[in-house]
Amino acid sequence: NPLPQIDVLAAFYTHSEINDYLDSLPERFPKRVQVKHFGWSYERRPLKVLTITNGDGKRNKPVILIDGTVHAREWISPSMALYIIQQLLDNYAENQELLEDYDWVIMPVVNADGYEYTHTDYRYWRKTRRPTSNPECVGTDINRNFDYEWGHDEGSSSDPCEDNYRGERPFDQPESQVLRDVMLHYNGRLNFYLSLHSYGNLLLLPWGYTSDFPDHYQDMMSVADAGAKAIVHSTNGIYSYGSTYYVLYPTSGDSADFALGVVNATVAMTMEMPAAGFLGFDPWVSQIERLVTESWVGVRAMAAEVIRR
Ligand code: ING
Ligand code: ZN
Repeated sequence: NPLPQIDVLAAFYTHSEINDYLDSLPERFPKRVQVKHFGWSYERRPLKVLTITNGDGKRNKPVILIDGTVHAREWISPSMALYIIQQLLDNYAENQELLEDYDWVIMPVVNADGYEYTHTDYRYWRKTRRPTSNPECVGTDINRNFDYEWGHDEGSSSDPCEDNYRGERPFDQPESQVLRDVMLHYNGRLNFYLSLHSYGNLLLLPWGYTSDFPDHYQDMMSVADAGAKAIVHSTNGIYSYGSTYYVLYPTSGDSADFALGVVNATVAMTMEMPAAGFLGFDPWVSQIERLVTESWVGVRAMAAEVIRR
């Protein structure tokens, strides 16, 4: 195989560099990848999604959907998305069975404007960059803006100045609309939805909005269990897992609750990768390799567990 055209382990990349890389892939893997343009961010950046198949031409296989950079400052998540893409393309020999009966759909950067802002202005920005009703405060938390139990109880904030501001209405952010549209595009065959975040060493399952457990919670737990065990065996990395409400805190309008509650994903999960760097969100470049290789062990094991069923 030709060498990958960006070295994921050597740097962090901007949204436009990532888009250029995605756009370069069909030429190198014409039968195996497609770049789909699902919409634009508030500041009119193109939001792109990569579909990866094994090239056998079979249509409508079940799908594993992975997103990154819902939160702008969580820089390891786009790196992880790119690393997964390279494992499935450049390291296909070792990962073929993951694509035998499944297609993978990967969206490395959801919050393009926020991510750009973390490169140019403020490294720890989390939300989108759309102005709010309060002229003092910008941005909405995409992970509180989904239309499933939106605004339920204390799971999000109605204050535009808070980092978990839910927006004026569900899906009033173009970026959450795009992620919704990607999910709905695969409605009926979304077998694994995985949202990459940092940090916390957590595998979080629905629900966030209630202390009740969803149907099939135990099936989802066994997938999380496979991931956590694979990681502990390979690196001694410790992940906790369970429902978002219990393991973390009540949240409402998050993307995993929507994937399960509305899109009927078989497994919906948020992966909080390990903390690194000064404040946890900002690993040094020298830490990327450790973080993505460890996390890949977990993602691979979870995908294998989903596929096995
Ligand atoms: N934490 C997530 C947040 O949006 C989370 C936690 C996970 C919430 C899953 C809802 C569902 O607050 C980070 N680090 O973004
Ligand atoms: Zn996050």
